[in-house]
Amino acid sequence: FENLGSRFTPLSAVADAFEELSAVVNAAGEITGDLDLKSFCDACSLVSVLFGCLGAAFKFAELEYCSKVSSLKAASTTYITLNRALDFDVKNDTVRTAGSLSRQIRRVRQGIDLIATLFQNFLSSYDPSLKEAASSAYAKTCAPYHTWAVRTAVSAGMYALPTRDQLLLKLNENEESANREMRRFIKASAPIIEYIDKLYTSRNISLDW
Ligand code: 1PZ
Repeated sequence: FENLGSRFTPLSAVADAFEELSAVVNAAGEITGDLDLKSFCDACSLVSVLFGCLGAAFKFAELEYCSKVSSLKAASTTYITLNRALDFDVKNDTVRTAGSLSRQIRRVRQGIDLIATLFQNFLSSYDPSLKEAASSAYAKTCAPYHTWAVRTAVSAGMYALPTRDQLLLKLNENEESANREMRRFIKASAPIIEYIDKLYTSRNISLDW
């Protein structure tokens, strides 16, 4: 449990990847960059290491999330950037259509927001159970857009979450190192979330779905 200055852990890899992405969208100090779909998907796939810590109850969440990321990644050779993916769906009137690129990007963005919010909750309390932190993050970021059946399955799964200490152990972090890496992720993901939201709002697409 020695806290060396530069260690390689799953959480530090996720934080690094999101810092790189946020540097792209923050180009010139403003949220203006043109993010490519492949870099976005590569960073988002790293997040899947966290699923390994959640246990079997969230296997369906992992399958859901990973299938969307890999389908977006497959589309990245054709569409190149998030902007172009959105343009395609706007032109075809498929922005909200099940399985469309714009819908998958929106869902992956909600997943990233869920993690950032969970980390915020984790850092703001030392509750040995993760149930409150995870439930409130889910309620805020994803539940409003999920069906009743999914919300019910998620709330049942909350009883099977690891404890705070088990999570730290599985991530190979301690309180101090997790604090540092989670903060980096929270800070880096905010402009990415903002950037993705602007892709929709700048095209007069609402965010209530
Ligand atoms: C210790 C960490 C605890 C975190 C616990 C949070 C678990 C949340 C589980 C969410 C399950 C979602 C299952 C299926 C959802 C689908 O209905 C939707 C809509 O899909 P569509 O109809 O558009 O095709 N899919 C999504 O919203 C995709 C994203 C899923 C959420 C990813 C969670 C990522 C975070 C986990 C963190 C470790």
